[in-house]
Amino acid sequence: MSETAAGRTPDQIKARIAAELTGGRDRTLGLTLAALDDDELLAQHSPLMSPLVWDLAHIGNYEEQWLMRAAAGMAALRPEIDRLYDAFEHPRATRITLPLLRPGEARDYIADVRTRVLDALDALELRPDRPLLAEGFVFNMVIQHEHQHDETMLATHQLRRGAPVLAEASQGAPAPADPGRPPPAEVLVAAGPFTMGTSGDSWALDNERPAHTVHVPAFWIDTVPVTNRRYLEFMADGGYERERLWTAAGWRWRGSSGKRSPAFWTADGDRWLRRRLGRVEPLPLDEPVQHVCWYEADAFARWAGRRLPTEAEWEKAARHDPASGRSRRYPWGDEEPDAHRANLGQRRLRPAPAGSYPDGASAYGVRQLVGDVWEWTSTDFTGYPGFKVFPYRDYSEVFFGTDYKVLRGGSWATHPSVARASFRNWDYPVRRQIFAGFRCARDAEAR
Ligand code: AVJ
Ligand code: FE
Repeated sequence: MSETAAGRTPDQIKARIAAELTGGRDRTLGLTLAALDDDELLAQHSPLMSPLVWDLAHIGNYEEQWLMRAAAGMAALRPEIDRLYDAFEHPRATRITLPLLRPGEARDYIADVRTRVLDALDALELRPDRPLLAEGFVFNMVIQHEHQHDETMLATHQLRRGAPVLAEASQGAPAPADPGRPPPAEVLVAAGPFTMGTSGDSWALDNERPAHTVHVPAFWIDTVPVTNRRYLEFMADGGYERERLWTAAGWRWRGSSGKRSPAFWTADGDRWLRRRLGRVEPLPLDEPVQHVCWYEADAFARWAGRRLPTEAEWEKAARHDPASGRSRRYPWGDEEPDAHRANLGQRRLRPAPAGSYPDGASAYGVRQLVGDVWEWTSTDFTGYPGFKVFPYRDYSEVFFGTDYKVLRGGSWATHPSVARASFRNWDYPVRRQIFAGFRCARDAEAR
């Protein structure tokens, strides 16, 4: 996941691609065939989500279309199922009614595709004059696609009722906060330009491109995400009852949904429990709040006398290095994530306490920007100046507009290959099943 393939031989790039494809597939199988029986794979666990067996075959069909057909120029293997697995053809809630491949058929199909892809990769020339192939772009896109569906499938696991099936990872405790030197609650990011987005990263998707200069007025931003403890204060202070804390749309959502706490919480006398992947446990007060929608995050921020950061503010706090004037790939620099820097990749099945990962802090001293919880920003999902569709409209462009809010930074469930600080996620402001929380910001200059 280095920024460019500069200095790597074609064989090294191909070995890297093959290893990443295999790692993604191990993860996919661990969330599907290795975890659940056929009935559970075929079941609709929530109207918000596909049956897991749909994600499974969709992952393989996407790989067939982009790696077998487009990249390698091979004949279609199962063209008749393209429509079944086209996300725009059938909304998630209706996929259960389709003649989907059975779990065993889906397993064989995705394995067939994979065998052909790995064979083709061997012989393929990653020609720099073919944009799909240059530096392995389309392979990187497909690797990230599988990992993104794995995170979606984790959200399905979270919604599913029943005994836990995913083993707690045992990669040890998170890198602890340095209790002797707690970070200040917020830091000032001085006014000035920075480079947003990227033009040269072969992992970057079209919506992250191109690199462009943005002038950001001075602002303050929290060094850690908002915790469950703070969110409980908002609730106890009548946060859900005070209309003036909410946008009009947020207040309508509050009324029609009836929600008065984050998803998966239940009150137990005077304490709170949360359900996490089938386990019910006391709410951990020091963890970042998770499973709140944009409207809740926005109302909390107003209650706290603050606001959500804009997307540009978030990215500047994460990537800009005031010493060099450069934007880095990750908050801590350009080195790939490791267990000391960020809680990523489903190593732990939960966020780490706020203030963890001092080694992962950005140049400004902001922690946990990458990993733990996706962070809602105040910004609608749109194309950057100079945006060009690549390689297809339905990846990003059809979602541009005012319907979706941008989320940044990845969660504990996000794979490192999808966690560079230029990565943009988006969802409807009502969504709560994703692993999303937020941090607050405020203006530094009187207006
Ligand atoms: C970027 C997470 C919003 O899940 O809809 C999966 C990723 N695109 N298949 C989504 C994606 C095509 C996308 N998100
Ligand atoms: Fe997809």
